[in-house]
Amino acid sequence: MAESGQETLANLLTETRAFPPNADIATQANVTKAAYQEASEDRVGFWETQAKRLHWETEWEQALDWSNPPFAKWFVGGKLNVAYNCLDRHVEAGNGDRVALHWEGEPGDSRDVTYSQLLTEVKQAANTLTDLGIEAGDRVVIYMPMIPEAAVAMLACARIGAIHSVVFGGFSVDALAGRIDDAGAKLVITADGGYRRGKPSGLKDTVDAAVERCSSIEKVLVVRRTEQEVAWGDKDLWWHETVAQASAHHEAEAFDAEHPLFILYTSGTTGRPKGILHTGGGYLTQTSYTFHSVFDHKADDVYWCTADIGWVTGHSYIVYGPMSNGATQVMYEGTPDTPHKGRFWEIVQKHKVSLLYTAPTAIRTFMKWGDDIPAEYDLSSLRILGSVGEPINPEAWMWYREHIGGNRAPIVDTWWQTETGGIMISPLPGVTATKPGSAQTPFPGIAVDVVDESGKSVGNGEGGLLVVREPWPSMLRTIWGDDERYIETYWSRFGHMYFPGDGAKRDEQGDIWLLGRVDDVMLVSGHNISTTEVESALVSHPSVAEAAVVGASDPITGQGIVAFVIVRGGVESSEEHLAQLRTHVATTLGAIAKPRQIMVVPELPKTRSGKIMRRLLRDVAEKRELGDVTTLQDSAVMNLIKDGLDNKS
Ligand code: 6R9
Repeated sequence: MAESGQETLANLLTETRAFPPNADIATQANVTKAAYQEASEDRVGFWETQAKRLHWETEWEQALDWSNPPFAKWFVGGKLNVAYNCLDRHVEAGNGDRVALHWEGEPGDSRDVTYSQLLTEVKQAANTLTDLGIEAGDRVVIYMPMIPEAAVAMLACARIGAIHSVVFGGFSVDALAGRIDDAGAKLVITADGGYRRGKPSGLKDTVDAAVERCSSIEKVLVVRRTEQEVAWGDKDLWWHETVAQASAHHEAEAFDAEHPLFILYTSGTTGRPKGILHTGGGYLTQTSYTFHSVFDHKADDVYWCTADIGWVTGHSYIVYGPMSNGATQVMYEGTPDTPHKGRFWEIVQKHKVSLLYTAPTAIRTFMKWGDDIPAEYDLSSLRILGSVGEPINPEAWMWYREHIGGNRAPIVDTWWQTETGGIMISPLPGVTATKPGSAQTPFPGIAVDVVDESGKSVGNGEGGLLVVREPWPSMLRTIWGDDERYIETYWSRFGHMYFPGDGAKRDEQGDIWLLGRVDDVMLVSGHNISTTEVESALVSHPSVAEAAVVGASDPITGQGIVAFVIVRGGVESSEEHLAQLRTHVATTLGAIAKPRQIMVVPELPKTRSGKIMRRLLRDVAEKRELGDVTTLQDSAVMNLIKDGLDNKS
């Protein structure tokens, strides 16, 4: 990031398209413009109103205790059970037969699970965990494929007050062991394996290797999914021999609003992973209410979030947000191209999905595969489309709107983080005139701002750093076991404001545009330039499907812009084509943003949640040894890129 005193982000990209809210949605929207007014008059009171959408065993005495910043307490003195709010109360209200999960396995098997069935299984799992000696406050690591039991395991922990820590079912032995150790977990819940790309892939073997190193683990509970061979030791128990046999009677006990709910590790670019800690009351309030309003969720909607449960999006917008609203949703085990590239659209058609939540990386992949694939399916059930995980390039946004949303369904581009727990910036589908590529508006009751290096708000048309000025209900409470690191990482830059690490700008109407991580910002001839804007300019060229841009050290300009692009199907690149792309960026954004070099690559390095790892591309551009590659989704990608470049030069 630029040192203080340097100018803030240049504001290069201009976008003038806007789409007013669709009248069908606007007239019946769960949340209207009044929410902004209400929240601005009494921010904390507004969140109290939303907290009342939940069932509390004991009401809180104080809505917010901010007497010891940056350690917030919300709904002090209140008691609730998170799992009760996600399951029992829907069954008690007579909605037990409603489908909670339309589950689709990758090989083509499928299963519907109703709210009553889910509740029964969660009660049985809760009894099993208690039998295994798990008590409130104990840590349980969950390392599972995308099967209903993953949600059951999380909710069973929540029900008995145990703290779950879900680890992506694709992380290595090292990553898993490191997280088990840091959390001091007593139990791992896993499966024999899961299906990925058409074949079973083992999970239990990775757990075995990790548990060998982790002395805190007492038991390993194993769901049978693929029926592949697994080694069996004296710590191992089968789910179907324990949970399935356990009593289905279980009374949920209420826990303090600030009782920990989960730890989720963010990989981070440097250092040890950070164990982000969330607590029950505030987290459930915000995830529940944001789901209700951003997705305008109604009882007859069918919702599908394509994230993995091991990512925060899976926590907040597969399990806690939707289930606390009694939503019916699709859960899919596998990859979008198995057994064919129309799999997602086939699922949308089959279940008449009305609310879809996915990531820019997926959208850009679908663009690359071609418009003809979604065109073969009936997508007319789709009512609202969500995006999360990275800034969405305006062209990808337009493609999503046209080819998936039939130019009818509004797009909600939702900005948030593992640390924020729930959505913080997003259009509201019945209120906001949406703009391609912008997350636009702080959610009601969320005090987001864009500031300069000194912490002063920037004006319209200016760029700077994103901050949150006031505590919010689903904010992280600390980094597990490391309060100092919590303060240092998020609160030391400005002292009294939360700094998420993202750059942003305000456009002429005051709408917010996210410009990527500040660590990725490029400094070219004294100007801070956002990678996002240059990438979006490249993607706006009809030959480009995806782009990643980095600043590589340059003797003259400080940093020079180096771009890696994936071309759309059928495009042949040439020297002339690359020259055209460089000119296209210069005409779209200005000469300052013209890339020094553009390279065509077959793939881009991404994390498992689909974010581009520009750090590794910077290593390539500066011809260095590659840094840590353990969080890469596919480790062969970097070899593909390097080999391709070596052959050319
Ligand atoms: C939910 C999630 C957080 C980082 C965040 C930002 C990026 C997420 C975004 C977005 C622009 C959006 N990010 N959503 N950037 N527009 N709509 O992704 O959490 O994995 O912790 O990542 O992702 O850079 O700081 P997490």
